[in-house]
Amino acid sequence: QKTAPERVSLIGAPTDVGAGRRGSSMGPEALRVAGLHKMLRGLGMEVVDRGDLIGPLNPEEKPVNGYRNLKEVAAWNGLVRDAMYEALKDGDFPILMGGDHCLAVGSIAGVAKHCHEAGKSLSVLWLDAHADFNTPDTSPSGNIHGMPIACLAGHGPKELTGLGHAVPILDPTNVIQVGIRSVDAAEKELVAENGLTVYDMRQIDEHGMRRVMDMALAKAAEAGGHMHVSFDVDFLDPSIAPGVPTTVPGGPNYREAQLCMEMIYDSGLTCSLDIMELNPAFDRGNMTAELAVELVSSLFGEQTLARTHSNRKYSL
Ligand code: HAR
Ligand code: MN
Ligand code: MN
Ligand code: MN
Repeated sequence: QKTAPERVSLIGAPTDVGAGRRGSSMGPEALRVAGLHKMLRGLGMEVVDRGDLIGPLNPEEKPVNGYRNLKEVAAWNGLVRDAMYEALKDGDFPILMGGDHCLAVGSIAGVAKHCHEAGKSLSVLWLDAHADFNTPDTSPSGNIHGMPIACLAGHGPKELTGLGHAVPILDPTNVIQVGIRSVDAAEKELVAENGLTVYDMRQIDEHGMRRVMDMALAKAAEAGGHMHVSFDVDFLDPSIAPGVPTTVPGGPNYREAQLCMEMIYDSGLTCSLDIMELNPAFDRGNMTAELAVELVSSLFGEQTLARTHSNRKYSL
């Protein structure tokens, strides 16, 4: 029975250069204060906190040619890519503590480089309220945290699309999104054209989280190899997770989110994780970071009772 990884590396990326509202730069420290490392140690893993990356400050510019703070976003993503790649090379399970979600470009570029060299295929499970598939032509804001999947798929500025081992960095048909409920009008066409697998809130309403995750994980298992989970905390319903800059009502509730994470653990597929968009400036106390830690504990195998059906095979 496959269990949690032996060693986890925490990588802090304290920046909000990809967002329109400031504060996700405080995310990594909020996760530490909420006890992320202690929780992981409690589950029996060795934990190495590699500290925070140091990148440019947020210049708080207006968008230029459709992108806000592009130079700084590219610099941070290069740092994140190298840190994720190094941790994987050391045999660790890396957790990126964001930081806004623009950093998924660098995170997944680092993971993709590792997979490319190891001859492993890569799938990405994207837990988010947003599809994050905007380009400058479709973005209503110029905020690059609304664009990472598009950049990974090769649509975006060369400063970001060129960060990986190849262009595109990631085949968008290997992206599986869950929890989606806010997609901009023109962004919808791109999502459809690029062949992402999207389980939006309507599908969770109709089939339940159980069936949706069965399908999502079966798709990831089909790809085989390495599954990267990119957890945008705004995936969660704002009533339980107010500490994000772009809340969207109607997200998964506490129980649905727990089941989602528990099923991810059971799949045994996850090899790297992002925890993104946590913004203490919008939080009540540190409740959203504390909830994120609790949910991530389920992703790493914390459960109420010892189970016999862990690592079940998901099938369609
Ligand atoms: N779709 C909107 C935009 O592109 C809002 C994007 C917000 N993105 C995140 N990450 N918070 O998912 O501006
Ligand atoms: Mn996102
Ligand atoms: Mn989001
Ligand atoms: Mn739990």
